[in-house]
Amino acid sequence: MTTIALLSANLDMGYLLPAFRAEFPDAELRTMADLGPLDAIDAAVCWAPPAGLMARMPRLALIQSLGAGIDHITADAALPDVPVCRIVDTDMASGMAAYVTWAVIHGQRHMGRYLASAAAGRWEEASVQPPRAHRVGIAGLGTLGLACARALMALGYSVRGWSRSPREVPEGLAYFHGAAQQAEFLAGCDTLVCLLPLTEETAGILGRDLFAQLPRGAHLVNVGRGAHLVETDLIPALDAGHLGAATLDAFVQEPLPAEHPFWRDPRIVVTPHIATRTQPAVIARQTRLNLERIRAGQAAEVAVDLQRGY
Ligand code: NDP
Ligand code: OXD
Repeated sequence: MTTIALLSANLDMGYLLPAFRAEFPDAELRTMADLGPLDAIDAAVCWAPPAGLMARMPRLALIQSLGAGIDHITADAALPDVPVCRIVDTDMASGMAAYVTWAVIHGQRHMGRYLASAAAGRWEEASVQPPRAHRVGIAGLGTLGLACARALMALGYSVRGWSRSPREVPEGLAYFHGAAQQAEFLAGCDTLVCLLPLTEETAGILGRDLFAQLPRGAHLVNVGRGAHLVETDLIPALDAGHLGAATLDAFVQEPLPAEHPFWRDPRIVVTPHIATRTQPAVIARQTRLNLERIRAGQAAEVAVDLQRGY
């Protein structure tokens, strides 16, 4: 008998149960409300699991993230030595590409201004520039970053990307990698999209020093993690004109507290961590495939490199 635990300290994981019942008809499924004996659990499916809990599961063979990121798992200082897998999924990538394309167009085509004018019944035109005149930089050229780059290039935007190590990229994508090429990358980003994983190297990367390297008035789109952004640097950078606008989907504290100044700043668009989502059936299927491979002595397909942190 396989036992799967759905673990989260802050999310009701009940919505996953029907998909897991369909994918694992013979397994025992447990939730935080009904964890039972920890020594029977084979796989933990997680979003921000309680720290130290998985270290007390001696049979655990797989730690499966609900999403693409795994920082909410590696935050557990007592993580057991068990493969950690993340979701890689085409629907998730196209969902992110759709969100990022919207954010870029919303900024570049002044949609915020038109919405405000329309609400006041005013016919007011702003400049109309072709996509090719707008340079979009994507920091993090992995599964999601590449999907965004392709979608924006298909619309004619001038797209550049930046990653940690050299990699193959689609023709037409201006490409930079490593710390040595970061400044050159940033200097050509009218919109900067953050699609980095949260690691020791990337935490706090979106701060005063980086903003100063962007073209004046750049639009920041953060769809990575809240902790990529030094929150206290954002409004001063907007006030100083280093940044012109920000679109933020991830925050240090989620839900973003009602009193947070980002809600009330008209230069900042806040969305509630919805840029993209994984469908429950995909999570259940990838969990089954990963568990099968691990039990067969093979490496799981999307196991994370914990040394690298993503
Ligand atoms: P991948 O692991 O496929 O890609 C990560 C990319 O970031 C790679 O190109 C990697 O470089 C690059 N990178 C990592 N560290 C550095 C660094 N120090 N300097 C420069 N580049 C770096 O991840 P995904 O594309 O699947 O996901 C990215 C992130 O998106 C997730 O970790 C998560 O935080 C966020 N996310 C947000 C969602 C939302 O709804 N807001 C939904 C899903 C994910 P290299 O190619 O050299 O390895
Ligand atoms: C993820 C997310 O990492 O939704 O998948 O943020």
